[in-house]
Amino acid sequence: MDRRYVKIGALAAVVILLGVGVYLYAGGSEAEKIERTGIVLEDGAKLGLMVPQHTFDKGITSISDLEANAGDFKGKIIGIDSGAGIMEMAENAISDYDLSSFELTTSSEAAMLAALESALTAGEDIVVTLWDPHWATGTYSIKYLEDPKLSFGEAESIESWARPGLKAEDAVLAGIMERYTYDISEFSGLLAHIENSSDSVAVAAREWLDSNTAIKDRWLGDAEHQSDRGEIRIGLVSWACAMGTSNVLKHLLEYVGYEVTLSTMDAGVMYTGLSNGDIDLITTAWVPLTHKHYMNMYA
Ligand code: PBE
Repeated sequence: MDRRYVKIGALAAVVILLGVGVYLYAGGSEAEKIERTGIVLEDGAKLGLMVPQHTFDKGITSISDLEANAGDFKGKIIGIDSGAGIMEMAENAISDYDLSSFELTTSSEAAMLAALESALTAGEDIVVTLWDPHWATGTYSIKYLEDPKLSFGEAESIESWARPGLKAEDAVLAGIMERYTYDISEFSGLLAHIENSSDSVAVAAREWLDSNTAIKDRWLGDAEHQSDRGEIRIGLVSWACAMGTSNVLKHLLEYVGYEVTLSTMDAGVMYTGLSNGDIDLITTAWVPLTHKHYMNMYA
């Protein structure tokens, strides 16, 4: 082959490789980031390990008291779904407090609450992963164990997040999401209303929204009904708090003309789906610590 063509070919290859290098360096290969749309609850959330009042009263008041009394708990900390951030925190607590006689069981929020309720009824000891806001902490006679090593962090906030690009595409939606904030009594009131209702979560959430017109108006702001605003897919995990805020948001968005679907999934699937655009919105991002792992991956 003519040496001239070899040289031109080599030069072209170098130019292409440089171009690809610059593109990658500039972040072109990275997936786009998910975006925060609002603060659903500022600072009002917390997490920890909880025990019955009768367990607390016999002197087990701190996570550091667990190891010496492991037998009372059959060596088990009752957890929830494996994707929940609180599970990672509980594993950290096991190592932070040297709870080598304990294992963390994986189940679901519903199964954890059922185990808690039967231990309370039977007067037995149990230690569960639990958090606030949750209707259970106000209903059952239970206490948080002290957490001097802060394995469960300090005050958390709950945020809403959107798939990459959604905020820029839809200013009306971005405005509603920015206004979609609760104070702690509104949030707790919603969860209590849903728990005490004999209707489905969807129906109870709609009732709550329709009977709190001042809150509804605050969230709607200047957004008016317009038909055909498009479809919004909200992803959630079957945690009481996420079900409450997702169902209320569904009704709120339908009110101004969106078509809204709710999809319940595992926490990991929810964040992956948000980052690749399979879902549009979530209302259950717990920060700074609980969902740090997911935020580090996608935000
Ligand atoms: N929770 C409820 C979730 C966030 C909302 C505390 C169980 C979690 O641990 O990821």
